[in-house]
Amino acid sequence: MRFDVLTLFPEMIEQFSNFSIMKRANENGVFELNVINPRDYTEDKHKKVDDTPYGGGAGMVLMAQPYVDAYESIDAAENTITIMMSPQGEPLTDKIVNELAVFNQIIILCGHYEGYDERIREIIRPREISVGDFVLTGGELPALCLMDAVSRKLDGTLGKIESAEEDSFSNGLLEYPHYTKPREYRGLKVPDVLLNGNHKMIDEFRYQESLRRTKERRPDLYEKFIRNSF
Ligand code: 21W
Repeated sequence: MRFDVLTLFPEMIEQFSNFSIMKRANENGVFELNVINPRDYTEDKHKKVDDTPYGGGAGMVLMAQPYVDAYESIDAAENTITIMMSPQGEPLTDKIVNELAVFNQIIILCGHYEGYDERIREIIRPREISVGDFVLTGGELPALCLMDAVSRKLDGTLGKIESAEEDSFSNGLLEYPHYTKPREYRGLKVPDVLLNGNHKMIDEFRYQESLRRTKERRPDLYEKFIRNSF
């Protein structure tokens, strides 16, 4: 997998991908990261990447030319998808992450503070993805969320223990409660069933707790799970 990220803040992407799972995946050669700054593709001497909106109004708009030229400078692999991080996109889900994990190359466009000139969309025709209904200052954190989530699905990123299939959202339910030593802390005891060594009972307990938690906290996921089980 190769990620090509277009951003006016390349350090944000480079810094984060040096940590945690992303660092491990990067070192294991699971993915390659290439960061491109549209500012390097500007044609005026002030390296201008944005301008005021036609028709007036507040804010600035990202100019088409630096983004499109930066995009066209990327050498395209065999099996590529282009994503635009945008508050107007479809909300990112585990299903979308699985769909993205099969590509050889993901090109990601990030904006910052402002809107994209509509012709960027018309020319590049990206799939637009959001990370939820709240306002951020830019697409960099969403791009990192997407790359982190996709990296976890690739072979060689996770160990056996932390298998991606066992994750919450892969089975459609929230996780059951976890406990570790000691058996009692401030008078709070670990449920007996987890100590009796009966793995059938333990699995059943955990499944029931997952259901209970999902029903209480995420009735939307619970309804979907129940519907899919019949
Ligand atoms: C926030 C961009 C608000 C645009 C015209 C001129 C990417 C994001 C973002 C941002 C506006 C995502 C405007 C969840 C997010 C992102 C920055 C509104 C202002 N219009 N997922 N200026 N939330 N956010 N337009 O904010 O780029 S994915």
